[in-house]
Amino acid sequence: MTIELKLPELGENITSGKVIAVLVNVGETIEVDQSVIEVETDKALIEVPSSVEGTITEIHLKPGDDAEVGGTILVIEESAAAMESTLGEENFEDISSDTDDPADTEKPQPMLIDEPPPSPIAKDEDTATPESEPAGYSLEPAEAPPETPAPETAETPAPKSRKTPAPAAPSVRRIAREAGIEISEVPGSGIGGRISAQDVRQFVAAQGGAAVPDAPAPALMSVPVQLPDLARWGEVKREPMSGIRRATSVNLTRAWTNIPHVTQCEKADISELDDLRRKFSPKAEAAGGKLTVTAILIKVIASALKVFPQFNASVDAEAEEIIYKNYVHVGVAVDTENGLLVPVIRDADKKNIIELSVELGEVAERARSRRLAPDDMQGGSITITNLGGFGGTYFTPIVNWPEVAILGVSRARMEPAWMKDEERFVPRLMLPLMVSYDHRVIDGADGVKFLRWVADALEEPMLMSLEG
Ligand code: CAO
Repeated sequence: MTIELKLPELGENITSGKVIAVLVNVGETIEVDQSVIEVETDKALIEVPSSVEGTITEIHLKPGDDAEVGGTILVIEESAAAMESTLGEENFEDISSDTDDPADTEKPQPMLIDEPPPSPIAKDEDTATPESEPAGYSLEPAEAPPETPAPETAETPAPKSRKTPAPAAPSVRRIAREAGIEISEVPGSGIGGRISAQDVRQFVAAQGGAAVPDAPAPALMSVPVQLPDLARWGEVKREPMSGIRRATSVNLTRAWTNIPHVTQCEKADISELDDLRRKFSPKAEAAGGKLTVTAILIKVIASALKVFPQFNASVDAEAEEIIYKNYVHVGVAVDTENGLLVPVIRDADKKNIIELSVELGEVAERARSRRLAPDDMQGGSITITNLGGFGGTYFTPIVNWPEVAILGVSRARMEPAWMKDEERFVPRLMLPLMVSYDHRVIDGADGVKFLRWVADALEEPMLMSLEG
């Protein structure tokens, strides 16, 4: 028999969903409860399972389509074996007569991948009427060609009158099979009586059976990234990613997906430091450098790493170890025409600020003229990214893996600061600082202490000599 599989209701007031993936192909033989498409609504990503077994002859949807509730997903030629086995149910007669009331017809429900939608599908079976019954799965025979007489099955409520199988995913059926129990005996606690692995475990335990081992933790579901056709909304231009853009993309994706980030913010009063910077600028210039906020920060951060060694570390997740580094190499993010590069200044703790200002100018120039070797950009302890030259107030930098922390800097601005002793506001030059860190190895309290230490060192440069 030819059967149209239709999109069931997806939630309250939801009339359609976006098809994210089609999980089956024409010609494929599918079984009951096998997922056929993934549909995304505003609220959830939903896997829609088949309610019949058979061979797919047509698929009416493709990724990116808007699927209407009640619309045809695909057409299935139900297998003879499936029909036989369904018709051969020993309680077929009973079930058939029970289902004269359509409200009693069990219908498989869509499986939720992420978040449960508000569930109109869960209905009150006692009060449901054919009119109020949600569309759910409809197993309507496909329309017969006009020249042929209407097929018998179209006139009979055959598909509806059959006993539908217990609603459970194939993995849950397998758990039940392995535990030696009949899945249809297990009461389902899910929407529409859907049976979960937990239901099977509880049922087995209640029967005094051996404990069913837990399934391995499910892999995190990643939503397929499928670009819509952007040209539908206007002219577009495609160009290949440069090597730097690609490397940046890989590195940032790795860091963002592997490191549990926290970002904390602070402000440092650098009014006095700025006076000193201006005063000593000629000395740096004489040496061939430029005494900038970044050059000073490299020194401050190098000192801070001695006080807070957990910020000069890497995580070996596989070995479950933290690696502490006895060297202090500071990476500095440099904005170049070709993209972001992060050269590393070695042994920053052993160099004075003028030496650091000279070296910063050199590495920045080499980055901009593309003369950095790969090794010049590896082996850092921590990274500084100063966007203050361009403006901005705050931002949340991404840790430069395999490091565990990055210091972000925004534009210093004159702000009114409350002077407690004088009981008045006075203009001060305030520098916004942010530190993002790997929360696996750095606790929030350490993050605050670290950033406050950096701010104090900028406000009281003597601190570096005393503690750093
Ligand atoms: N607040 C206020 N002014 C700042 C500042 C800050 N935080 N940082 C820099 N400035 C000023 C400098 O004093 C300088 O002013 P003058 O020209 O009047 O002297 C001007 O901005 C330019 O500074 P600079 O870039 O020459 O010097 P630097 O040593 O501070 O910075 C470098 C060097 C390489 C860090 C910087 O040029 C750069 O590329 N920054 C961008 C980093 C970046 O893109 N990060 C993003 C990574 S995440 O996408």
